[in-house]
Amino acid sequence: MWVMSQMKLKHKAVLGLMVLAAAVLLCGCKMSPFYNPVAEESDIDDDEENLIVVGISQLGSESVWRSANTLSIQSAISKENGYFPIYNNARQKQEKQIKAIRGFISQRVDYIVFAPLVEDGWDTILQEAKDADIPVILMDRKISVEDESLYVTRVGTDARKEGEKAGYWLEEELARTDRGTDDINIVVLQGTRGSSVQIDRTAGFYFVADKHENWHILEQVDADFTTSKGKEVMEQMLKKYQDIDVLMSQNDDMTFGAIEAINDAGLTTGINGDIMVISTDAVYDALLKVKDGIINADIECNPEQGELVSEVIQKLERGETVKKEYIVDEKVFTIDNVDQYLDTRTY
Ligand code: GZL
Repeated sequence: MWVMSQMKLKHKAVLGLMVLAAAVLLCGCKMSPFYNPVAEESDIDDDEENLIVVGISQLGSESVWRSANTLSIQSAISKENGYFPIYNNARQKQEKQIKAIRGFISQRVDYIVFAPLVEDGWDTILQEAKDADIPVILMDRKISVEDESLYVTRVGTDARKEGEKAGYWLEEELARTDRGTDDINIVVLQGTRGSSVQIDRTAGFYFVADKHENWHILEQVDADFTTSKGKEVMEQMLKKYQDIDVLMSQNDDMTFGAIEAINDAGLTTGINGDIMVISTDAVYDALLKVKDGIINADIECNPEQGELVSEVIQKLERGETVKKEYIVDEKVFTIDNVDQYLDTRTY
């Protein structure tokens, strides 16, 4: 349980250290070109004394989804909302995330929020955060740790259910078009290998695919959630396999690249196309392709998790207990329902 008195005491220590650092730097040392004066006490408004200091480690900026997720957390964890955010973008490197978190610990932040690039490799750094009495909140993806008490909660999505939704949509669509017993050749574009999202979306889709012996997953290939990699890998798949019926892509950015490759090969996608496309994320530009019949179905993955993270922090500030996981709501978009949502989409 995290209580207010510890927060304020530690908080003053943090601000005091910042002031001390400023005093040391200002005592006669020549102005270094890298001199970055920390706020002096006089610069810290009285109301900043009460801000909740939050270290935020974002895994990267690899996709449209990620940009929306970053916007969401930065909008929620802001000075206007009573926070002092310290933000770091790890650019898809776990070691940079670990370094950033270690920096947050040395700065004695009040909370650490991080979106883990991959599932494994966090035990040591999160033990350091626990030893420093700093609560850790996961955003977006999951981690695999020996001791689940190393983080307070996760605010994110159910990637396994997203994978299953993709499988069940394909099952229904093939039955609806009298192809339920046809041989169906499938290529799967996977996101960052070792991320909980790649592991769980793959497991969810396979959970359904394994029920259909006439579904043949020709290959599942890593395309790292990016458009360029999605195009490159799909070009390879088109050269390798002549009769791909379905593309299952674990995010829209890879889908955009894959569709380019398919079209460059003289083939079409979507409704009445040569290759059916099931995508994931449901970002606005992908939903436009759903509306145009270029993508058959898009499984939503909601990046707007910042407000929920802030609500959890406020609960902890009030000494309330919080759940171990908060899952955001998600839909499946097809040409049958996309029109009613397009005008209200925010990412
Ligand atoms: C999903 C998130 C994934 C998105 C991708 O929870 O981690 O990472 O599906 C993003 O677009 O790159």
